[in-house]
Amino acid sequence: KNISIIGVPMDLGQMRRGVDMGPSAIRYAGVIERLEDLGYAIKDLGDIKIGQAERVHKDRDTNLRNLKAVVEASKTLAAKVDDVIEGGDFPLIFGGDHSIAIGTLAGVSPHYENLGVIWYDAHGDLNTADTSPSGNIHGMPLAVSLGLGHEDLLDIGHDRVKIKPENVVLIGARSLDEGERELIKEKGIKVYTMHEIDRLGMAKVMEDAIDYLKEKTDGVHLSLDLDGLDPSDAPGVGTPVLGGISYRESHLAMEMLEESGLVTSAEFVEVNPILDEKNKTATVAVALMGSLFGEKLL
Ligand code: DIR
Ligand code: MN
Ligand code: MN
Ligand code: MN
Repeated sequence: KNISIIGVPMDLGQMRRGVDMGPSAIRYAGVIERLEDLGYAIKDLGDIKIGQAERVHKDRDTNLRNLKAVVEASKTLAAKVDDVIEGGDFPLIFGGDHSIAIGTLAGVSPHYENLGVIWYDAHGDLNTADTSPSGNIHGMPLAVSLGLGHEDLLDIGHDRVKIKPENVVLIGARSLDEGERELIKEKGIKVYTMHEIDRLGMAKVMEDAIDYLKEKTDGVHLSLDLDGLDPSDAPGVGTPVLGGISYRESHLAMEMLEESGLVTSAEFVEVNPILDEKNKTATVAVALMGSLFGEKLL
């Protein structure tokens, strides 16, 4: 079994510099050795080149920051991910901010009839330029992948619509903007907020999520934003939100996904070593990848 790693040092989808060093931080935390020890052959394809930030930081007409550079990087990433899957490898992508999921999903989705997505995140990432309070594209990738957003963001990869709303599961949500809440209701998107995780426990949440996706999908992409975890466990993120998923709950989630055999591609995003404490967040990301790829104590 082969895994191909792609680093995406993207920091233009949000306002805090440093998340472009995420891929380095994750590699430094020992991801390659960790996965090799599990018996995988790892190909590190290196990092994608990212363009320059725009001098006008927020386009007054579009409410989208750095649109051009994000679109360009997304197209490059989509093509790389497409190649990896065509070559039979498992694509594992390191961010960078969450705007990179636009490119990842554009590359993954043509390979499946019914791609499922697990969005592990404190946020919904379901804004469009019209609903976004920030203009930050990292708050929009899930909406874009559903076919909602600026033309240039939809016009990446083969199809404008990458995933169906009924194939999406959000886990860990605790900060949703008004427009995101409306979209969730309108599209009937499955969401396990922190309330459900507290109330049902992570085991039950994952059991339900896996059952839900198993029936209708022929592949599942895991998009894991480290801010889905509690800031005490993952402090190195640009938009921390209190009351998140614990380290242990996250391991359980990864272990259950591994047992399910459902996940066919994955990305770990928003690791910002400048905001971190001794690379703790990248280290957590690598530990979670260990569980996702089958690490067992006994
Ligand atoms: C906020 C933050 N909802 C926005 N989003 C984040 O800017 O649209 N997503 N941080 O992970
Ligand atoms: Mn192709
Ligand atoms: Mn996110
Ligand atoms: Mn987030």
